[in-house]
Amino acid sequence: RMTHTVVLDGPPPWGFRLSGGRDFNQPLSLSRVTPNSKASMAKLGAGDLVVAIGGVPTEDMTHTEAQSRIKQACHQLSLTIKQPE
Ligand code: LEU
Repeated sequence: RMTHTVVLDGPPPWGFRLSGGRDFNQPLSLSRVTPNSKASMAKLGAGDLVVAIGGVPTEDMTHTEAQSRIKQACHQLSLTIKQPE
């Protein structure tokens, strides 16, 4: 499947929980999206794979590193997403 990039306008909360990361040997994904949140309005959903954060590939990111990159992006958050099959 193709990837697509969504840009969320801050401030947080964005309205999702992350799971996975290199330290878990799991791809980074959204494990929960809060109804009516910024993430939900942008059509993000549970199970979506997060392939890049701010244009930086998540492939080698630990869970904590990904989380801190998201926390740094307080004005705008760019997520590149691959939706599950
Ligand atoms: N739970 C946070 C939010 O929805 C994201 C987390 C990855 C820091 O803003």
